[in-house]
Amino acid sequence: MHKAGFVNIFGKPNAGKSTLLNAIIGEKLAIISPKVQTTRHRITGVVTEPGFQIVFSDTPGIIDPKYRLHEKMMGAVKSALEDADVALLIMDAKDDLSENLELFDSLRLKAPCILVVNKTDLLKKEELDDLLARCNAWGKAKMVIPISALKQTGTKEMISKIVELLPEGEPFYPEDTLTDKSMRFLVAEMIREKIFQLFEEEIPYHTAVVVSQFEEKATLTKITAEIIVTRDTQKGIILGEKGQSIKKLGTLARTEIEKFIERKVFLELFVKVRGKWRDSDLYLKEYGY
Ligand code: GDP
Ligand code: K
Ligand code: MG
Repeated sequence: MHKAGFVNIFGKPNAGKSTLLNAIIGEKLAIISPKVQTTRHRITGVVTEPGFQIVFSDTPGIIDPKYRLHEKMMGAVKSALEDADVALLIMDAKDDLSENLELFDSLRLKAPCILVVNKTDLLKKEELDDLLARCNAWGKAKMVIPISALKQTGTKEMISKIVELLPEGEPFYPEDTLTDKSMRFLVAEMIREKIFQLFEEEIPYHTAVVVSQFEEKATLTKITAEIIVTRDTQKGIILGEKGQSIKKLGTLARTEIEKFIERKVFLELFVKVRGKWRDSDLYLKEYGY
């Protein structure tokens, strides 16, 4: 009997959803940062083993929308709620339990769910035992599983529990599939991650990245990307004095992309100002949201 299904990861910003997806897939598909609202799309990662295939989806953290961009982000959460065969409800073990349970209740899930308590590496044993007891008392999850996505503990057990809950079915993707996202998308995300790393305050939240050229040459891959911001001052900050900042960004991003595609990369970055891209359906579409 073969099992296959969609397992979607839900939780508050910074619970560790993207870290968990990457830990499961063993590749860096989803960008990670300590800042909220880093993930803007639904990103899938496919695990194929003898007997089962699981299509995981990372989703943006659940927030109240303030921009059209946020509405699109919550649209990604909504579609993930609807097609889940199993829902992984993930929380930060250090975070307030009742607040998380209230959020999970509000999702009105139809699919069976697993409550995943992440970041257990940050808790003492007694603290964890107490927390798990309170999690089990919630009563709405098929099971409660402690993990550390960062240290990669508990994830194997989690997978075997998921398989128990999966429906019977044939695989959805060929067995060597890792993700449904294109290389262009993943590269744009890697550049965005470095922007989250290098620039403070509002800059990452006002930025989109679009890969306009991705060409495999004989000895290297040539990539051109546009960094879209909302103001001239932001463009100035990203460029930096004498272009120092964008140079640093380019080097960091290129190193990361080279690791991922295992080829030499020539990366060219341009910065464009598009005043209200986060509220423009036209631009949101053009930038992949
Ligand atoms: P997301 O917003 O839910 O996708 O969360 P991320 O995966 O981006 O992670 C948010 C922050 O939590 C990052 O700084 C991660 O390194 C950190 N983090 C994720 N999982 C763990 C964990 O198991 N233990 C610890 N200590 N930190 C974690
Ligand atoms: K984050
Ligand atoms: Mg994320």
